[in-house]
Amino acid sequence: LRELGDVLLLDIVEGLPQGEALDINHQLAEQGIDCIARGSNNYEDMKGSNFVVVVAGVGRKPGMTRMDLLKTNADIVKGVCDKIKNYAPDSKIIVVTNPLDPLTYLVLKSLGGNRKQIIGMGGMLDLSRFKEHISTVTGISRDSVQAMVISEHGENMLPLVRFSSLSGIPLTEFVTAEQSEDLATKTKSIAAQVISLKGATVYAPGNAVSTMVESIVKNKKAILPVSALLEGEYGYNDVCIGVPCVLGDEGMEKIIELRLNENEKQVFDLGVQSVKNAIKSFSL
Ligand code: LAC
Repeated sequence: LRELGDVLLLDIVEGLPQGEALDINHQLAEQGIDCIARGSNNYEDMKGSNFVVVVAGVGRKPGMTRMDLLKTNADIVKGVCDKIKNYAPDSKIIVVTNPLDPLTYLVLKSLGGNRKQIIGMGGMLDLSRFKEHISTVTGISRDSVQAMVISEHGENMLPLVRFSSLSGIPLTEFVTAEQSEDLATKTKSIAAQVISLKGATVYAPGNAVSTMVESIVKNKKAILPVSALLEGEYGYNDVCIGVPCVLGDEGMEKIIELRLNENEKQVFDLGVQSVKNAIKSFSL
């Protein structure tokens, strides 16, 4: 829809990606968009891809946390890494499979790639939800909302009211402390509600990935929340976690370090510990 390029849908279920591709092409044809969608069950077809978006894995069921998927999805994603190594080793990779931050780390280490090339999509999705709540609570257009969500895409997510604004005017001038708490709580819990209502989240994650790809393809250098490998930033090393990053044609070009206050730092530290515990379980 954003005319960023052709798309290949790969799935192990025979017929499903081919059917999705047909449906998508029908929509694009009517809109006069010349990007082509193809479906395949053959990984070899990914040869020559500029981007690989890793969504393979099982989704969480109502009542599960993202971290509950660790073992099952780590095994699936390791298999996908072997295919990427064979067919698209120079592509830029966006990991979407949960638990997002540990699996971004797994892909980075399995492929031996660099942190500019391999990133995870979690914060962008949390940000979409945070923006929606901010607009609802304040009654101000979604278009005027600027916001940021960092830390783990999971139990220690950190929506940052202090770094959010309505057209540059600090959000704190529009909401009470109690409303701020409520905004953060809702942002953290709303995915579970979508899952219990319709089984999976679909449109917002797809849009979030596109926004990341667009910033790279067009070399926009947008600052977006991305799961990236820390190398000293925020006082940590060797862990992937959501932080604001500049995305341009090199991929993840720079991590922006925010001056967090004590409360914010506490949640961020818990997020890092949670991801570090998870990645200990990988045999890399
Ligand atoms: C979500 C799941 C996919 O937040 O992590 O929608």
